[in-house]
Amino acid sequence: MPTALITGITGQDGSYLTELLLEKGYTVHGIVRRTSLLERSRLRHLFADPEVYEKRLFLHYADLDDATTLRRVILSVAPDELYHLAGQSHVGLSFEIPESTCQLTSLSTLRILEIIRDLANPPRFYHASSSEVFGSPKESPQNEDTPFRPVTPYGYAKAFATQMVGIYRNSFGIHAVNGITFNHESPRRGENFVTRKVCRAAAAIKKGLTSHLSLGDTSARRDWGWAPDYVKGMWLSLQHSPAGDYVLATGRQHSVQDVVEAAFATVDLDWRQHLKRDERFVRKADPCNLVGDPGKARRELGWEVSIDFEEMIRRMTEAELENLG
Ligand code: G4F
Repeated sequence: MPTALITGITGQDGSYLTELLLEKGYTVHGIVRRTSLLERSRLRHLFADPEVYEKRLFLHYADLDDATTLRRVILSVAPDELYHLAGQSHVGLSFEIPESTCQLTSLSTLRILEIIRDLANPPRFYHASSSEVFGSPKESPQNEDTPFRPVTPYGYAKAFATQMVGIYRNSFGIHAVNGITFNHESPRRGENFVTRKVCRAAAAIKKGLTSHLSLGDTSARRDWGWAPDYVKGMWLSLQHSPAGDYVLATGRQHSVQDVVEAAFATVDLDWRQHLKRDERFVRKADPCNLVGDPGKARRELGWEVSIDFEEMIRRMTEAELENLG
């Protein structure tokens, strides 16, 4: 049975990918940072399963900036597939902490590529790239050939890492893939990303726990899809030969305002009575016209999205209502 190693296993994508790989019969190893809090809520159900935890699912402590430990984990696990999902993933925050964003996002990818380059049998390598690399694109929709024009520190950091993956694929023959994923969401999304923030607030207002929702620019538009579909795309992209890059996206754009309207409609409330603008959430620069063309992933991988935007926001809002009891 194949063995996979995942950086960022405790995140939204890492947890869905773990479930998918376990279903497919993989042994899954994850790299986690040591923190004083042991709460890893997205994987809690798997830790509680005696057939899974420490039988087919293992965790290892390592830091992305600690090459020795990373090398040691990679050598001892000897994965067939390595999914590199970890990094500082909040775009707005990347303006506040650009150095650590680049350390975690750009240099960690290069560090892992350097480690696997020296292996006799390097694993297949998946890099979680992002639509942020397109930034302010001159063409729409964006595909694998669209030039990178990032406008945020995060976008630049991802662009560096994405191009390094291409260099290692072409120059060292590593089976390395960039999944250029557009926004993908679920009830497991971090609470400071806009879809989760809106769905959570709509549910909390419905339950009488709060009265308003503060947002930045509600005219901002993104191509939002359902995260479990995207981890399937990650796995499919790594099975395909020869290795290449794949845009994973829905091909449809919606505004933050659409997210608000869909979430408040789910709880049957009038958003106009609860929405406030807060300049603190307006970014210094924000990509525009981001919408992906998933044609190559459809043709070569048979990848399809399973639910639309409205259904996704409805599910996320209902999950928040359930969480609140
Ligand atoms: O949910 P967001 O924070 O996601 P963003 O910045 O597009 O980044 C996410 O998707 C990228 C592409 O896949 C990933 F690379 C990245 O790691 C992350 O997963 O913001 C979405 C939009 C932005 O235009 C933002 O300016 O919503 C706008 N927005 C408006 N008010 C807000 C808010 N975003 C947040 N987080 N909070 C607000 O109050």
